[in-house]
Amino acid sequence: MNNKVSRIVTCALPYANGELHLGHVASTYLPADIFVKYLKLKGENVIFACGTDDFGTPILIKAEQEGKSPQDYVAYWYKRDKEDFEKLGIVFDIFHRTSSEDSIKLAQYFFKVLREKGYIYKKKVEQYYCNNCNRFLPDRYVKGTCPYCKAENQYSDSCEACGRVIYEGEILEPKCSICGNEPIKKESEHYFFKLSIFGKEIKDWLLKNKNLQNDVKNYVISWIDMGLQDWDITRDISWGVAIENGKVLYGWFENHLCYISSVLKYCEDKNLNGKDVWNSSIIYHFIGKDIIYHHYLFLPAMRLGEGEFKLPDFIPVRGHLLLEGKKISKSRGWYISLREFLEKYYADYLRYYLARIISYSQADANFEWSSFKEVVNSELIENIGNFIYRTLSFIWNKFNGFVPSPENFDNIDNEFLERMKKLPGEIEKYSEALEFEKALKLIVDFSSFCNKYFQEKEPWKGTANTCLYLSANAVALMCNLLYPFIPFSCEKIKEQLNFEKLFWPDLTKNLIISEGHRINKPYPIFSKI
Ligand code: B3M
Ligand code: ZN
Repeated sequence: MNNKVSRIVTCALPYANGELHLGHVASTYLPADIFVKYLKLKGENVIFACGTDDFGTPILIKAEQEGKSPQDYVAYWYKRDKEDFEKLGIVFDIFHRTSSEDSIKLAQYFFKVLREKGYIYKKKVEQYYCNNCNRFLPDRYVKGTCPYCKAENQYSDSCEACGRVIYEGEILEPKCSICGNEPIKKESEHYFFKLSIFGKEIKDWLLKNKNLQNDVKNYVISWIDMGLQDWDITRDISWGVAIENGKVLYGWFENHLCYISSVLKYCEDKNLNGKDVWNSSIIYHFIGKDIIYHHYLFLPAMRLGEGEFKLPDFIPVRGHLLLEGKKISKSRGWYISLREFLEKYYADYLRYYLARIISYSQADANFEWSSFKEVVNSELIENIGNFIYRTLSFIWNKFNGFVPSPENFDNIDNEFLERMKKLPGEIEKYSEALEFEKALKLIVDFSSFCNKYFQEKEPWKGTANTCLYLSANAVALMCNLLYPFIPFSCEKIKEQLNFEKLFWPDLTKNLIISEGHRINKPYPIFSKI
């Protein structure tokens, strides 16, 4: 394996203020993890980075409500998130945090460089202030009506209904979100980032970059064409990256810099030059569609302005997960927590189902309990699981656990062989295109074919050698190809197959299993929901 890092994959950083739910998993973490597992199977050197987003008003509000220091509060969620990801088989190379010393330093460094280059200036602004609570009220401390789409009860920094970022002072009918009072305006001096001058450069980059999704691009270009406004990047609160005059950086100025700081940290620990690694890798930032604005405008503008770290090559955007047809909402209690789900169901069932229903697009997917049960039982268990178990137990019982030597190949054997040879390439094509749902569907179809093959060959009637030789290879093939989707199960299948390790198969030269290979005693790895 070549030691050079070839790709960097990041996921949106979960806010350290609440439990991960299925919506997060579906839009961001699972697709990224599938991709990384696929790349690693292929022997690529990938850095998979994520971390918690620790700063900002919402977190401070929650910590205050729970009577905890913000430090203790985010430390709790850091640990929780890390454990939950592990339970789902999401394996990051580094799980960092925006409040780590090095992340803070990098954010301060970006601020300094951008300021020296003239992209940041100071301006006196009128800000909401609550006379009742005696504090400035940035972002989520104020709720009101969206000035663009008129949706009510929106936080003052962004609208959940139309996806627009709302700037300071634009929200209609503002109310203090702590006490409900109407805030007054009070003067404060803030730092602004000249986002307005980056419109053209970002647009050129968007038009040139063929890896970005077209509909997302058009959406962002329409925002640029409407004109970008300079962006207030400081806040009068205590919990954030401190700069000067008691001010801290706005969360969206610093959080995405943790993509960079986590990679630099990872490289430092491995004695690699982090900046070189960053700039010579293909970079992917996996996100959900609600944070397009921040990743397609703020993030590139800041990198272009600072100048030392390249822009992402891909920013894969996926839609939301609906729950029984309705939008997930933590505040209304309409969500399923990842932890609770995994206490009841096997992680691979969730991975399998979500991977089947989410597509590489902004379209929303819908989690339904009845379809979860139906898809897992019929596809994963009756189709895939059944073929694997019937093949391995036949070899165990009828051939003492040794894969038989093939004899003559008839037409259907040859067709089977051809399909096997073609499959890895097809999966590769879809995986590179980030269309994992299509890749998985191909494996399901292949498994259906395998079952049909087995049924038609009727190995229990006598001539079983070729059938079991090919079937064992089909099991081995599926075990490797399915690993990115259902890693826990594939580890077990790997044990049953008596394999040392999994790898990306290339069947154009040889099949995976040769005659005489001894398997271990099989057992059914799934049980029906
Ligand atoms: N912490 C979570 C979200 O808005 C936010 C992502 C930051 S990514 C740099 O989905
Ligand atoms: Zn108040």
